[in-house]
Amino acid sequence: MFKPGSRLYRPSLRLFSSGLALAFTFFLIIPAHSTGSEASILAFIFQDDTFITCKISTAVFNPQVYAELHQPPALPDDLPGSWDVRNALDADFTGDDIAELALLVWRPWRDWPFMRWSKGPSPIADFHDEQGDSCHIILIDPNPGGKSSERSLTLYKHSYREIWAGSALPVPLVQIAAGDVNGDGLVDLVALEGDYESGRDGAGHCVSIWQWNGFGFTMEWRSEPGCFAGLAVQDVNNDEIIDIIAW
Ligand SMILES: [Ca+2]
Ligand SMILES: [Ca+2]
Repeated sequence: MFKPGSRLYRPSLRLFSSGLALAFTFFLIIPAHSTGSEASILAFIFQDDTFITCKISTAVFNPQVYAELHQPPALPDDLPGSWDVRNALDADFTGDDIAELALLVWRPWRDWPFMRWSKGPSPIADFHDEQGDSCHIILIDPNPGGKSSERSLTLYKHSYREIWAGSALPVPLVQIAAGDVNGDGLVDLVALEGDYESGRDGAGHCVSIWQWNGFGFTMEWRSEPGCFAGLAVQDVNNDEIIDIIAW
């Protein structure tokens, strides 16, 4: 454990990467604002009702090892061909104790259907990249005929059921992750926000946290601006609250 505003260098025995290997590491956590240098891996740790930002070493979190241990879930093979699924997460965002599949999708921009009766410009007209694709979060039930639904699979056109699909995002996302990062018992959607000019392969500019509200997602927190290529969730300080890591 460590206190905000303090530097702590201490050797510790810790379970490395989901308990698969026991490694003797130096547990190095330094508040990012006090380093005076550009941090390469940052952890956003929930403490005292807010998130503190720390620089961590690759001994505490190794992006390559994390990627090897966390393979994405399988996708239905009949998703629309126009969808570019950048990330898929298997998690219960809606709190009904049934995991859904959250997809980070870039797909051809479409206006809101009711805008055909509007004479004004569309509020979402600019929410697309130069290819004309907009960014969306879409929740699907990958097993609509299974125990997550009492309805027959034959009622569905596809092997999945769309639970919720968000509008074109004003600020597109380049990566998403899932975890209860504020310890309230509800799974949060953690996102790396980019921009439409840089597109889906561009850098992330900040980390944001979103909570399901019954109708969609509400933003709960956004980090200071930075430049990030990757995003993960893992408890790096062993306080049993999942932390956000960005690098
Ligand atoms: Ca939560
Ligand atoms: Ca933690």
